[in-house]
Amino acid sequence: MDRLGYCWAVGLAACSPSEETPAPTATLPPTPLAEANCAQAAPSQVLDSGWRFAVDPQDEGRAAGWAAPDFDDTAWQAMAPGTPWEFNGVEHDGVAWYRSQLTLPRWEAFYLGFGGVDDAAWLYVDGQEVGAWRSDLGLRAAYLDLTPYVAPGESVTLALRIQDDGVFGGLKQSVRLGADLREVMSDLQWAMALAELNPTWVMPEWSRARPMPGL
Ligand SMILES: [Ca+2]
Repeated sequence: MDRLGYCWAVGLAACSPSEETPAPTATLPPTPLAEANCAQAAPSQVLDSGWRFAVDPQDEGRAAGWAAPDFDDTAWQAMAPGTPWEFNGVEHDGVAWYRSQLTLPRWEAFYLGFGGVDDAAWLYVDGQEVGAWRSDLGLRAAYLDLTPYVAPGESVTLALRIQDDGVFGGLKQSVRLGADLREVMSDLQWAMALAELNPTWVMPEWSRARPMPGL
């Protein structure tokens, strides 16, 4: 994982982000914060295999238990996140679902990142709704601290109900699991997430995009 974006975002001259980037000839002594920020990347996984997909034109999936771990999705079609569902042969506007089984590694923390969702998404873990994202994310990432809802080594069912308001829809970027929030989004999305998480920091105006009210 490239550390350049992170080191730029936190403004630490002591960071040496990669072998391709020459280290500065003179640096300030590293502080404990700098050491923490430039530490080796936390473990992460790309969760793009094993997903099943179905459209839900009547929006009946919630009432019918499509998020439940014992729901039988074997008739659903296989579909990997990463491109809109239209790129996988599905012409559909409205509600659709993705489901997958996830076995948690033995990490101390778990963050889930969806990159971009189009246009809105609701995440269920073993049938419990744990997060929602609306259509005004823009370039910002949809992400969640999954740690309160899962345990190391546990197997859980992830279900995503997606609302597409038109044009393309679905999970348009890879789904990532990481032991640190930094590992589940791109450098650009991380800079935007930092701006959200640190409202007193001086950041570019574009990184201040806010969700619409009523989430
Ligand atoms: Ca759309």
